[in-house]
Amino acid sequence: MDFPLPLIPLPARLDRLDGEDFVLSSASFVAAGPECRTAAEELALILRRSTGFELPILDGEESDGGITLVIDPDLTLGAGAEPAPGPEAYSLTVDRTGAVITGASTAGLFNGVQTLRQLLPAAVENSSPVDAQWRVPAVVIRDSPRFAYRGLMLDVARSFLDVAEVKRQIDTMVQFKFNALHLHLTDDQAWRIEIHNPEHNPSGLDYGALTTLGGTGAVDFPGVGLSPGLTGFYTQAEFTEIVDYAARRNVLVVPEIDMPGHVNAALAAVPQLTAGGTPPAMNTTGEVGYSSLEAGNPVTYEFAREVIRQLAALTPGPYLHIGGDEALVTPHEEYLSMVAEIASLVVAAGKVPVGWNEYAAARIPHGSVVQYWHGSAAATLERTSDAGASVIMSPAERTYLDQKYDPASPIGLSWVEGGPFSWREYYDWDPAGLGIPGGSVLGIEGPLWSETVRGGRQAEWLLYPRAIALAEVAWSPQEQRHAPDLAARLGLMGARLALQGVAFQAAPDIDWSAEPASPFDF
Ligand code: TNX
Repeated sequence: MDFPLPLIPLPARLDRLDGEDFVLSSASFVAAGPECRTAAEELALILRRSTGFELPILDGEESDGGITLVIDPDLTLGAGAEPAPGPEAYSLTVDRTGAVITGASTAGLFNGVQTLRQLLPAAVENSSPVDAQWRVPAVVIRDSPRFAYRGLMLDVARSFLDVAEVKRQIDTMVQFKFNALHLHLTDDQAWRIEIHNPEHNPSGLDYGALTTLGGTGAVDFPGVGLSPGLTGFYTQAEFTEIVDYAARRNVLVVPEIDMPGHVNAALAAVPQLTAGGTPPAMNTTGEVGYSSLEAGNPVTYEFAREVIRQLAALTPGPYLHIGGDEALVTPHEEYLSMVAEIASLVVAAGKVPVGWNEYAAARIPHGSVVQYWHGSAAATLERTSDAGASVIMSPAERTYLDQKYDPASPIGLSWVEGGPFSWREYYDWDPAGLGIPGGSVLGIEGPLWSETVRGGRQAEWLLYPRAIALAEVAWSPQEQRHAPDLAARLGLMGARLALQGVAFQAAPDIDWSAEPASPFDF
């Protein structure tokens, strides 16, 4: 292939054409049928901003001189013997007369739009009109993802990100074709999602206190030079706003209520969860593994059922994450029975349970999803094949975005062995090569824990460029991925990120086309 074109992730198949390039002009338009309307609007929004062109959206197919969007559920990507490419596949053809994006579904179309965006000059990322030659190289791209699930996780529990900040993270991630945003909504320090007091409330629990009290917490490490975490919570309407914003951009929100450990804020807010004694006070230390729900207390299940019911109703996507990690003070038998029960409540609410890999030790429902983050992959594999489960790969030393890039970094953690980690370590691995066979791997996810992260700018600085490397791991064929090649494309990507106002971290081996951010600036 004739790289570097600034494409990340690398498409499965790209051919440069000999003919002339397409040049977008003030006479250009976007042609799209009614089901392509959302993708057309997203594309036009980006292009109008920087080109200043009117770019009307016309109904139907009219490819000469413009960009045509089409959906074809029977889209095939080449040789007839290949497996069906799935709903996220697309093809993109550019020649002198225009560009045609064909998506296997609206998701595929959205992916194709992101590719076209990257084929345009970097100036396309300007937020106001600039003079440029809007040349798109003549190519044929046939593309579909290696893995169906390509996610990032934001820990909004330790330190909060408001709705606008979360939307901004969505805007940034989608250009790299991420399609899942896992929100870690609850932890020891805080509870971030509003739960209404239900009509049927046998034990008279005050769910409102989860956020009126639980929302006031955030992590705090006095004396270490970090400001306290940010507080707040999402009302149900705000959460829905995030879910809708994400859905429009092909991103599935996966909400997590971490149980039966990581629950101190819930215990503090709902005293009946502590049957035998006094509820704890809120605790904002960074400590983990000290709190637990009680297996023998019926309120545990009444509470879990109601929270899961309301969250499931707010979540159009298939997944509901129930945590299950680091329940260090929960007796093992109690852990197993609580996790099995809570997972079955998720199924009863019509969702697929997801849990950190510890939870695979329990009798989890058939078809559950296990998020592998540490420990024995062989044990996880054994348990998941028993349960017909699939696996999201988040091995800490390959995906944890909260870890430092550099020992001198003022933010970030460094507990994961082998760190600090550059983009290269998060790139040079095979999600199907760590003991879980490829057929069981649903995808990969990069978690950003927020013990040291205060606000969206700092989050970005830890996320980028490593999240971009993960996006390519999740999307592109393993045999086509080579770190030096990605390094060149990352360098080019710098200019785009800078124009978008995205903070990204320097890396000694990347020749950035724009200045990286300094963590001391924010
Ligand atoms: C472990 S990874 C945790 C989190 C911490 C993180 C810090 C996992 C499932 N649990 O509670 O925030 O380490 O890196």
